Amino acid sequence: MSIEPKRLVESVLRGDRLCLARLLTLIENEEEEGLQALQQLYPSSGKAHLIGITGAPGTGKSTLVNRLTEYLRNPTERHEDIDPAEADSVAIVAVDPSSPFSGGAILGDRIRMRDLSGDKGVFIRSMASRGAVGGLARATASVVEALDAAGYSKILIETVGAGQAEVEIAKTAQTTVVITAPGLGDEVQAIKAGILEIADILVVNKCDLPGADNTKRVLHSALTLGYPQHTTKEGNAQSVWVPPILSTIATTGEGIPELASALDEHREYLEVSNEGKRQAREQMRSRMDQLLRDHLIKEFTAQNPDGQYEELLEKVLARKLEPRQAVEILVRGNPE
Ligand SMILES: Nc1nc2c(ncn2[C@@H]2O[C@H](COP(=O)(O)OP(=O)(O)OP(=O)(O)O)[C@@H](O)[C@H]2O)c(=O)[nH]1
Ligand SMILES: [Mg+2]
Repeated sequence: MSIEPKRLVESVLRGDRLCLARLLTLIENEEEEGLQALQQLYPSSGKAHLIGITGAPGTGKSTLVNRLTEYLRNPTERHEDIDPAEADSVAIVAVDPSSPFSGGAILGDRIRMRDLSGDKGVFIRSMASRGAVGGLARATASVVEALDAAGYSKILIETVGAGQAEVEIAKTAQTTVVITAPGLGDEVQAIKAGILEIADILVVNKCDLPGADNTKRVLHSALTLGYPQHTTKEGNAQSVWVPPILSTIATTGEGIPELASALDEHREYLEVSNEGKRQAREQMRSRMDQLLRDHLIKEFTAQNPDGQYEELLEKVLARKLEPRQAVEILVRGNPE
């Protein structure tokens, strides 16, 4: 049954979770009603702290997200003087770029996250890949926008893996946490995939297992290589954020308060240093560029004669045309 975007927006802003879930599905499917509702919600977004949690499979991301959420939701444990009504509300977006269906891993996450599901201040959403990585990254950005507008103050975006998809999705986050664990060779993988470059906070989870110190050492040397100016010029420390390396045991909750503090510190840094503004501008520019490209290609394809593109592609493959020439012909038509 379809619902008018205006009513959907009102319900979402009133805190109706069922309507929010429905809206997110409409947005994911790029339904017109969903996109209209998103337009109306957009002015209400921009308040949440968007936190990306990424790392190789099995490093403990979901366990950590679970623990962190419990901690954020339980302010008496955090600071004695916070009124529970003022606790952060948390939305969790679990993205699995490798899974075309809502399959095993995500179902597992759901089951583990069930302890949180009675809490009205927590909203959990799973998203699975439906093809192109770029499409998933864009859908994630829109879903996060809607959750932000709906009033969740912390949005945790969990992505599996250590590849290009994570890097794309991380572009949505303001603070990116990269998780590694000992014994998986992840420290090497993290460095290889260039995922270290996107880290604002590094977490070595499973510190109860042997090898944790070694993992920390490897990360530390990689970090020192990446931030040489910091190690030589002390006076500069304030203007450069050097990712801290934190230790956690997600299964017991050890190190979670320190992670929560580091998240707050990074957000503070973004605000004070002006880096937040620069990051927001850059992320939005990249998103608009991508939307523009999508739009132009879609429009172009619609009015282009059937089969011309494929025909030109064949000619390029047969070395009869150079790719740039082919595009020229597509755009301007054949000069002859
Ligand atoms: N020993 C130990 N085990 C942990 C710790 N954190 C998580 N685990 C276990 O590691 C396994 C994987 O944890 P998940 O939280 O599912 O890891 P994940 O990174 O979300 O996994 P994917 O979503 O499949 O990539 C589970 O069996 C957890 O119980 C930890 O600190 N110490
Ligand atoms: Mg997980």
